[in-house]
Amino acid sequence: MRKHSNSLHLTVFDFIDRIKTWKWGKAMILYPAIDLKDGACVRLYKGEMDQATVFNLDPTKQAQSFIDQGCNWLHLVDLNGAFAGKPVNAKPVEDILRTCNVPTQLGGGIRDIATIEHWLEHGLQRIILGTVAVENPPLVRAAAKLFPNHIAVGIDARNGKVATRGWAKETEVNATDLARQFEDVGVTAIIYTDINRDGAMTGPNVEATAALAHAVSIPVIASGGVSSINDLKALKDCGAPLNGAISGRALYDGEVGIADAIALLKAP
Ligand code: AMZ
Repeated sequence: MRKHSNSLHLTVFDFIDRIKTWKWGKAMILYPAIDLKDGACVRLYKGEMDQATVFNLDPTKQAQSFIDQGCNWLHLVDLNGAFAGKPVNAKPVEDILRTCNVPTQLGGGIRDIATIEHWLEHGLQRIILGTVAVENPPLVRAAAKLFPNHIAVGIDARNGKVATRGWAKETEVNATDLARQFEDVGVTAIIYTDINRDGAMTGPNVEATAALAHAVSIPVIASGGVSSINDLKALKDCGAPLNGAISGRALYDGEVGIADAIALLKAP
């Protein structure tokens, strides 16, 4: 189990990151995505479970490889968990937390305080809440208050409308309206995914991401569609101070070199 003091220590770095972003508006984090399905590391096409490409049967090795290439954060998703509404791929997540000593965020199937507490005790730095942000916003507020700097909201949208429960459920909730609900409650980041771009290698939705980042003061992380270094450059130059970008397929396919991506994103 990872020591909790590590989380506190990293919180100071989070704070420094925020000041840097506020001051220079540019430094961004590359979050390599490790999406877990049936214990393996996969990428889906637009979130469809039956359109999965398996990239590594050993998620811990994949995570370590990202770290060895210079990544200093990991983005994990328990895909089965997002559909089931409870953790399913706990074992690979625990293995990664035990082995890999970089801050890690996890989403998928986390729907109550006990599960949040469990994962923070196991050394996760940041918990991503998606479905409950729509279905139970008071829970998000309570969690952000109980665990300051550890709660992120995942907003996954198709044509601007939020989808939940593994993206299988469409809602009429507007992504920006949802984000605004969590202003000033201590949410540390919003992870905005354009579902139609996710795993599609067609470029991120830069305009929607920038618009969201302008609409709220919570740091926004862009997700979905990154297919080239130019896409990352577009996010960096989008005019809004983004906290970072999540990339999956482009890193696995080698379309984006990790060292190049990190150098680009962290440059002032
Ligand atoms: O690809 C999918 N079908 C998918 C996915 N990647 N469904 C959910 N998720 C991710 C979200 C967020 O990080 O991007 O799961 C998390 C939300 O899970 P939940 O259980 O809180 O809605």
